[in-house]
Amino acid sequence: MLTDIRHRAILPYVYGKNKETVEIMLETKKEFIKKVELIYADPYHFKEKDWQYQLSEMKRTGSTRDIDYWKIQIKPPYRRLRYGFRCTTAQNKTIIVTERGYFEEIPKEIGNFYCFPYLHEADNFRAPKWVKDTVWYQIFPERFANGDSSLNPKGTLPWGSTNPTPTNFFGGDFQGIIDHLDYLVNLGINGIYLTPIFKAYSNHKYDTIDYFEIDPQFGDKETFRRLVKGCHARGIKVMLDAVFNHSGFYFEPFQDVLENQEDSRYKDWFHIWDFPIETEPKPNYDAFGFVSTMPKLNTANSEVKKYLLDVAEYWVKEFDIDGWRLDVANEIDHSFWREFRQVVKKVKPDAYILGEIWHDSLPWLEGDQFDAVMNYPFTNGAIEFFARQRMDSQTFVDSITNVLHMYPQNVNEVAFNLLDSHDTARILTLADNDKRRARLLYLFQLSFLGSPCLYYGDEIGLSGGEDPGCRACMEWEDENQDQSLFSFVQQLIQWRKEIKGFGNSGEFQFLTGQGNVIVYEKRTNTNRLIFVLNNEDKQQDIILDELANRSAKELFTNRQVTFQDQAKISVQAYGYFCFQL
Ligand code: ARE
Repeated sequence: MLTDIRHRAILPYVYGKNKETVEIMLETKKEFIKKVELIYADPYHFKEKDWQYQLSEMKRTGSTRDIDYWKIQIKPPYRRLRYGFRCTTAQNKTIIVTERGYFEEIPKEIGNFYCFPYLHEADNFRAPKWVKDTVWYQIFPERFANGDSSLNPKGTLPWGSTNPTPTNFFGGDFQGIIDHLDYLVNLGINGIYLTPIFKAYSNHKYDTIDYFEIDPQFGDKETFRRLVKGCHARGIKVMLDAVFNHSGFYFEPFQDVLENQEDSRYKDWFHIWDFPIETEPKPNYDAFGFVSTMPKLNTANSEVKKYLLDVAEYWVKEFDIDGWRLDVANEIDHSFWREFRQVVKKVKPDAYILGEIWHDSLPWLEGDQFDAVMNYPFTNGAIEFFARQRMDSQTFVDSITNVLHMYPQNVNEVAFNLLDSHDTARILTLADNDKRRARLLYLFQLSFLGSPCLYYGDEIGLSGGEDPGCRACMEWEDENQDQSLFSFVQQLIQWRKEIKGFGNSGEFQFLTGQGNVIVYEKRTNTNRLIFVLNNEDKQQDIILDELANRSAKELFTNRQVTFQDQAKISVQAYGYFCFQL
């Protein structure tokens, strides 16, 4: 029984959704429970000795092979709450679920019940609202466009002349990005995420030399200021990459330690195990992975903390950037991130703080650290199902349903939903260069909740394997760009902005998937969209009860369709429909 019904009065099972609403979730073993009612009232609401609780039915918001998820939102008048659950089993047995165990009848003693003591807005998870309406575009600055060849580093190769390697350069720079801002506007982009731009040794710049200087190959601070202003003038937000887990080898404090060893005033800026310091064959100090040229910073050291928090503040205050993407965020202490949030939000309360974490990130998403994480659990499900065809539809439904229930709804609304990045192979390559599957990926991503991110060049059909293969030069020759794919993505982004419920609004719910045809709906109080995606390389026929005797507009064909009592739909190989009811 203990594992058949799961709840604790902690995230993500209970939390303040806003200043007046509490959201509560219960997990039950699949099909064990057929109805759940919340038992709740103010903890001080008694009549003589009797606690004046009331009951409200909870909604089943998702189901996997193993779990049924139930949710309810309530507005406690005095923002205080004690609660429990009355569960009705499939065999019509009643189970009263409380913090102190199970009962057949609702117990008298209020101490049995879960407690949400007081709803403080200050405790609530609050992310910047603008993120909900943002479609991001990730740019690897060295490979987007070479706008000023006078800045080319030594040995720069002609644009796109050969495959990317971990060490070659093609001269991408800020002017190149500025020259193509209207391309981004035309696509429908309103946020860009730049991988590191500060002075560093490599072509990826994750080995910082100076956190207060722009890398000279990209331009200078004035050019960067022009870039930010050019973005803001077009309604595009700008997010930078903060590499605080480690510095680069040529970071002056690390160079000082190499030179002065134990006598260096910076020796406690790093995690050095013993002296003399060794870099080969393996470093005798903490690093990113075992990369000796990326010594891990001691973020618990007050001088390091001050230095990095000054960096965080400087680029927001002096250049008005809108967000920070936090590199290797999970390997830096939580206390540093709490201070980081305070510093950044003080300068810009609606700045977006995005952690790079590839696994369950709830400990960073309680409202005191990050606004969101790069939602790689979402990425994994989408890629394994649509691109690699290595996941069956039930497992896919389970993975996305679990993703939606592992975090509070507030977090899902601003999750950074990416399909690929500079750290992964590109979606087209993962989809065996089948653009039909790439379209299914884009349709799912751009009709899902959260804040989607496109990786530069995917929209025009760039391919590329694992790092460094995924970092090829952007293709700017029209004849080498897949205009049809571009238009498809552009259309989805436009619908995301114009059609209520298509994008980051409305409730998401999987409907009966049949075979490898995924059916899901997005529902708002005024609009209902049903999506049908065939993930097989053959035509499939399905019956959609939700469309029986209904008329709907199919968005992609722009046709009004009327269904009889049997809404039979034929979906071509890797085909898709969106029905607006
Ligand atoms: C270089 C080579 C790589 C080689 C690597 C081995 O290019 O081919 O595999 O060295 O050391 C940056 C550069 C990389 C460079 C790396 C090291 O961009 O090109 O790789 O530095 O010099 C984990 C971390 C995650 C990290 C990835 C790469 O959790 O934080 O590994 N991502 C960030 C950035 C990277 C950056 C760094 C960190 C270092 O986004 O671009 O690399 O600053 C699973 C695990 C993840 C793991 C992921 C990828 O899913 O769950 O934890 O991410 O695989 O490996």
